[in-house]
Amino acid sequence: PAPRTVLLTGAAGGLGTLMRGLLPAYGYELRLFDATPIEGEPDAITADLADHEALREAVRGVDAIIHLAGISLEASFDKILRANIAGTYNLYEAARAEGVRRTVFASSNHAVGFTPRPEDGDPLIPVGTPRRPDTFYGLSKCFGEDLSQFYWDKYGQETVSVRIGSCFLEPTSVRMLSIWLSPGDCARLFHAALTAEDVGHSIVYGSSANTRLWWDLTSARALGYEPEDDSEQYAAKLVAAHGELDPARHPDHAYLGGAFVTDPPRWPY
Ligand code: NAI
Ligand code: 15L
Repeated sequence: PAPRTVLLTGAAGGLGTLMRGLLPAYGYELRLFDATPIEGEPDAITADLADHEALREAVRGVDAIIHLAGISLEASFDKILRANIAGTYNLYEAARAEGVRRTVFASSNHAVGFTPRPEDGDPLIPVGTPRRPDTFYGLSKCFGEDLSQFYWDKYGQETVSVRIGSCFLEPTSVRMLSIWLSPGDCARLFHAALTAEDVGHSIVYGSSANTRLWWDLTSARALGYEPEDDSEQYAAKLVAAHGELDPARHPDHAYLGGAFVTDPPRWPY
C-alpha cells in the first residue's frame, strides 16, 4: 500500500516549508520534525537529530520518512559530522528499530560537485558517475548515500537518494538554470520516490526538465517521475544580468558544484 503518514525532517527549512505546502495534496499526513520550532504547527516535534529518544518517537508508526534535516551548505567538519553524518545514522537506526520501510534522502549535487559540467554535445552526467564531493557538506551526502545502501543490503530498508540540484521558487543564477528543481516538480519527485515499487537503494538526480539540463533523469523517470517545469523561462533575465557561464572567467564555472568547489565557496553560486 502507498504510504500515508510521512515523517518530514527539516520541516522548518526552505525546502521543508515548500513541501509542507505541496505534499498534503497527494494525500499524505505529515509529521513534522525540526530543531527549529515551526510557527503555527503546535504538533511539530521540535528536537535535534542527536536526540535518540525523540527520533524513536518521531518515526514510530509512520509509513515512510522524507529526510531533509541537516546543514544545507558548507560548514566546519565538526558541525557536519554531528548534524549530517551522525544525525542521519541516528535517524536510520530509529527507523530500523521501529520498522519503517522507506526513506527519501535529500542528497545533493554536491556529492558529485567536482564533476566537470557537460559542454555542448557532451553526454549528460550519469547517476553512476564517480563521486567527487566538493565540500565536507558534499562528503556527508556521499556518506548518507552509502548508509542508505548499507541499510538496504543489511536490513532491507529502502531509500531513494535524491541528488537535488537547486530547489527554490526561482533559479537565481545561470548555473541554476541547468539544475533547477521547481517546488512542484520536487513534490512530484518525492511522491514518485515514496510510491514506486521495489526501489531498494536508488540514486536519482533531482531537477526539472530544464532545457539546459546537465544530468540524466532516466533513473528519476523510472520511479514514475514526470517533470512538468523548465527553467528556460528565467534564462534571458539571468543571462542578461550575469552573462553565460565561462570557465575562462572563473574555474568554478567549469564544475557541476559551482562555487562550492572553491575554498571558501565564492557566493553567489
Ligand atoms: P535549510 O537549511 O533551509 O533547512 C534545513 C533544516 O534542517 C533547518 O530547518 C534546520 O533547523 C534543520 N536542522 C539542521 N540541523 C538539524 C539537526 N541537527 N536536528 C534537527 N534539525 C536540523 O535547507 P533546505 O534548503 O531546506 O534543504 C533541505 C535538505 O535538502 C538539506 O538536507 C539539504 O542538504 C538538501 N538539499 C537542498 C537543496 C536545495 O536546493 N534546497 C539542494 C540539495 C540538497
Ligand atoms: C545544495 O546542496 C544546497 O543545500 C542548496 O542551498 C543550494 O546551494 C544547492 O545545493 C545548489 O547547489 O544550488
